[in-house]
Amino acid sequence: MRPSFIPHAITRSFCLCCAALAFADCSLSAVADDAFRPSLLLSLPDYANTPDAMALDSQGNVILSCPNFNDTTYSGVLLKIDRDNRMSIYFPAPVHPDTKRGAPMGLEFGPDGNLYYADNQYFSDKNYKSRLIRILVKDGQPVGSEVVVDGFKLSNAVRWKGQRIYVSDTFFDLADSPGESGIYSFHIDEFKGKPVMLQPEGRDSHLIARFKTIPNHRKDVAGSDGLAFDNEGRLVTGNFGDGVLSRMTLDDNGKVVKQEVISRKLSCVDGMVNDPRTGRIYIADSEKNAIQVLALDGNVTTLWENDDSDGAEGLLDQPCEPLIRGNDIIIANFDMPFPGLKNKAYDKHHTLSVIRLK
Ligand SMILES: [Ca+2]
Ligand SMILES: [Ca+2]
Ligand SMILES: [Ca+2]
Repeated sequence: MRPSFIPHAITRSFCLCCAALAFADCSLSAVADDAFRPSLLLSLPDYANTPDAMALDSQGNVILSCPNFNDTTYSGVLLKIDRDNRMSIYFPAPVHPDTKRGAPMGLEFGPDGNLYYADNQYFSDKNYKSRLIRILVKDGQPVGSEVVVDGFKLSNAVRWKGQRIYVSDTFFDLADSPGESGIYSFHIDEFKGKPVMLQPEGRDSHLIARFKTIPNHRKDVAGSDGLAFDNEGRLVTGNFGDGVLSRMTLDDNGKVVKQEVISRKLSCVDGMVNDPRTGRIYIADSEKNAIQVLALDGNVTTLWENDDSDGAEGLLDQPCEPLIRGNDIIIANFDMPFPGLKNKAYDKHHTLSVIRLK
C-alpha cells in the first residue's frame, strides 16, 4: 500500500512563511520518506491481541504490556522480547477483584529496579478502578506484584524521574467540565504501606497538572496520554482527543512551576518516548497511523505516515507507543479502532513494527 504523506516541497515552503512565529500553527513540515518505512518486528499470538506499551529491562529485553481489550477471552499479560526478538511470557497481569481483569498499559522500571505499570480498568469499569501496580523484580525476574496507587479513571502512561513517578489519567469525566484530564506525581517513599487511595474527580493533592481537550473533528474528549521527559528535564504530554502538546517545568518536589502549550499541529497524541541522543521525542499518532517527531525547539515533523493497514507487512495499524532500542524505534500497534481514526477494523494481525533510524 502506498503511504500517504505530505509532499515535502509544499510543506517546506509553507512553513518557511511562518518560521518567524515560534510554535506557530502551520502545517507539518513532513519529511516522511521510504528510508523510515516501518517493517514487521514481530507478529504476536492471539493472547497478545492488543499490544500497548514497552520498557527495556536491565538486560536489554523489551517488556511489552498487552491489556487484550480486543479479545477479552485472553487476560492481560506482560511479555518479554529478548535481543533476538524471541518472545516469552514475562508476567500474567494481576486481575482486579471487581472486574476480574488485568489491563497493563504504560510501564517503566523504577529506581528500585521494580517494574511499575498503569492498570487501565476504564474499559471494564469507569468508576475509579484503575491502578498503578508494582511488579517486584529479583535478579532480573518478576517474583510478585502489589497495588501501590488505586483510584484512577484511566491510568495510561508512566514515567520516572529520580525518586518520583508520573502517571497520566486520560479521563476525569466531570459532568460540568467534559474533556478534563491530568497527571499525578508520587514519591517512591509513599509506596511503603497500603496503596495510596486517590480522591476522585481531580481533587487529589497528587495531581500536578490538568488539561482540557478542546472540541475536535473526532468528537473525542480523551486527554493526557503519553508522557516523556525531554533533554532539559521537562515533562511533555499530549491529549489523545485533540493532539495538543503541553510541557511542564517541574521543581525538585515534582510540582509544576510552568505549564505551556507547545504545539497544536497534531490531531492525536498517544504514547511518546524521548531519544536522549538527539533530544527528539517520538510520538505515536493513533489517528493518522503516524510517528511524529517533537524537537527540543518545539518544531513537529512527521517521520512516517501510512494509510489503513492490517499491519501484517509492518505498516502502522493504530500505533500507540514507541520505544527506542539502539537505532530502532519499536512501535506497538493497538489496533482497537475508535471513531475517526484511519484504522477501520480490528484484524487478526497483532504486530510490533520497527523503524530503523540509521
Ligand atoms: Ca497510551
Ligand atoms: Ca493489526
Ligand atoms: Ca487494523
